[in-house]
Amino acid sequence: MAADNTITLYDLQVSTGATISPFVWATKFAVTHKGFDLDIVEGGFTGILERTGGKTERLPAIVDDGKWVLDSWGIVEYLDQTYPDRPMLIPHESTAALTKALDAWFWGTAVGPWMRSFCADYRNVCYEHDKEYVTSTREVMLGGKLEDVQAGREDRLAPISASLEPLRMALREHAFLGGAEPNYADYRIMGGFLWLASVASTPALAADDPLRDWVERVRAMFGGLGNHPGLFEIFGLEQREGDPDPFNRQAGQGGIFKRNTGPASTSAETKRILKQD
Ligand SMILES: N[C@@H](CCC(=O)N[C@@H](CS)C(=O)NCC(=O)O)C(=O)O
Repeated sequence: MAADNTITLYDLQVSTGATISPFVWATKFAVTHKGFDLDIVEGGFTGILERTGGKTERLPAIVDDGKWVLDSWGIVEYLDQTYPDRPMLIPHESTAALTKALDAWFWGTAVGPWMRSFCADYRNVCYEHDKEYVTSTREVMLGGKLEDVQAGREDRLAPISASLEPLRMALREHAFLGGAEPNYADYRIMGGFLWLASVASTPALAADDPLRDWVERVRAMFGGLGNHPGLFEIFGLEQREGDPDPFNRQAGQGGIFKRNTGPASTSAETKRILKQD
């Protein structure tokens, strides 16, 4: 049992003091969701292995009463297995499967493309002593000079935002991805938004984006865990002439979002597709 109800978490931060890693963000929410206080070990990218006494090169890592647990997903499994009497992060195996699918989609659709749009910002906001390491490693990961990869992002931000429609559709009908209460799915996806907020020097989402309500509600949880003063504003993307809409203004049409309550609910569509108008 965590001594003093506190779990130690090794953080990964930038020069503003904000956490950068989406994995660490999700883990901060996960530990807090279980009702524990966080004891944060601060630090940036270089020296993780030394800081953790040789335990890991990647963060997050937690220490619970002397027990080291690595990996964001491993930490969630550990927390639910060790503390089943506290609020569950993954209340059912289906949450694990759906969260993994959602996370993979979100990384491909948004986090990856945002990384390519903010990679020089990402390096610039790091601690001075991390910049060389972050530049050289991220240039290998992204296959080019960070400024070159980031160039032209103005043309990419609205389409990236538009591709988040599945999240908007789900959150139009549910308070959280977890339903009436948040669970690890919310924290996992929120990790990506908070990573964006830790690096992005310009907004990536429209001020009136329907996702804003959910983002702000989750950020405000646990005494404003997601509202670190070092974070940048992610809402406020200006729509330039010729830009696509950053989100669909015609709420939820078709598929499972259009409830069939009998012919009265479908007859207009039937007439239209049978060209009987
Ligand atoms: N599978 C790991 C991935 C963790 C990971 O890749 N963390 C990155 C930060 S986002 C890291 O520690 N990077 C250190 C480095 O780049 O040297 C997890 O879920 O915890």
